[in-house]
Amino acid sequence: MRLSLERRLAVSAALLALTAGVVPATAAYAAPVTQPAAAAPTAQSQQVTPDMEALAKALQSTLDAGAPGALARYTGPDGVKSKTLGIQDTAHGTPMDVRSRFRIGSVSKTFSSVVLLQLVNEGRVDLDTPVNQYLPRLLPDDRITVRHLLTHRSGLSDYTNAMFENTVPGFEAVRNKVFSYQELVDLSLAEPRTAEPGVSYSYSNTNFVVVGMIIEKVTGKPVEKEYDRRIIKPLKLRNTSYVHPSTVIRGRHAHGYLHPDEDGQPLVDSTEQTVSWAQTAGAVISNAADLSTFMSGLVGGKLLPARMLDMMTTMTPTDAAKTRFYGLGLRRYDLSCGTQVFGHTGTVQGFYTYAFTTRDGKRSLSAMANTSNDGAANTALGGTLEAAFCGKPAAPKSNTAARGPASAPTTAPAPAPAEKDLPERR
Ligand code: REX
Repeated sequence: MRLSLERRLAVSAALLALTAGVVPATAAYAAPVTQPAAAAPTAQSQQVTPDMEALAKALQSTLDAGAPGALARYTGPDGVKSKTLGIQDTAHGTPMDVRSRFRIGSVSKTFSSVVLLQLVNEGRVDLDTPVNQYLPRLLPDDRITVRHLLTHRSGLSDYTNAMFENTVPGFEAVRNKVFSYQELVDLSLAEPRTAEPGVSYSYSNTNFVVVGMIIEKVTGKPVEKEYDRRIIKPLKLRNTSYVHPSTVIRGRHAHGYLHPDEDGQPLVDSTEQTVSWAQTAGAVISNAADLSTFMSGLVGGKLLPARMLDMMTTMTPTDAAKTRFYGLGLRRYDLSCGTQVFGHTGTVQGFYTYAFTTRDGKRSLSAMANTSNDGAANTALGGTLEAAFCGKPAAPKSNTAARGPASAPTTAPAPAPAEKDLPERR
């Protein structure tokens, strides 16, 4: 098997990022370094408009790296701006459509986190209570709390690492499988834990599978009912659904194309699958407009009260450069222009997703490429964030407003930072 240089670089960068995240067990119980929630955006960040040329370039680089198609949809005070490139269905040659539905992967974690934090707000779950109090004897360690799950600090290993070691065979083995939550947790528990509870950040799908179990246990309802009642209906997200274990994406949708590990092999149409291997860690379907409505509605306070949002946006760094952070089921990226954006990334076979918004919820970006197992395409797609949020100075509204030294930055945005904290070996 021959990996391309790009792919190998992405793999080693990801391994470095992964190992960097694991702190030795001797540091047990060290309090996580917390960063205060972001301050209100500066006047400067509000004056910026997206650089649609840079955004188109980022999408083109995503295609150059092997994605059949890509889209980005920005919404802000100056309206909605979107760009699509390439193909959403290679069998029919259908061009990418910005309205299309797709699998959002781990952006689903933010949905699960919102439901859980609503339960916390209702006094039905406590963040610092051991998971085993809600799910007796589920975990082998009574010290693992609900907060450890939401912050990826439980030390529970990510069962998907072994599952997808060989990309296409790994995928085909689970494509139509229906797992119980318990089976997924058992896969994780069969592996050594990555650290003592609370010690270090280590991204693991297992955490959000257990979050799903807590939601179902406490509410007595299937999780899709709770997503529906608490998020999808109130925000009128008409293109968002959780259909596990149905394999179909209904309505207008992009097809997903999984990159095989071996160069020269054809892409695998991975659109239809149960996503049972991810469930509450990654099985939601949505589209670009709904993801923006969700993220900006969330940080804009439509789903959680300020106290819960403050908790959700209290972050710890996940990379050595301290430009990437994780809160409670929510990421923060600090962009080169100083703007902070909140949201999540997602990877599910055939789809890469970015869904981010500014802290005031006024500007948001959703971007998707219909491929995966292609680290270079994922990194290129991440470039849409810099293009959209750092952008270029807004055209002056009046002659007087344009004068003076305090206008928005005049330099071109720096290239998008590498996706250091994304496990791009996948
Ligand atoms: C599974 C492997 C990726 C994909 C995964 N996805 O764990 C979760 C997620 C749900 O979205 N996480 C990402 C497969 C990292 C996030 O938070 O952004 N990889 C692929 C392989 C590797 O098969 N051999 O790339 O399609």
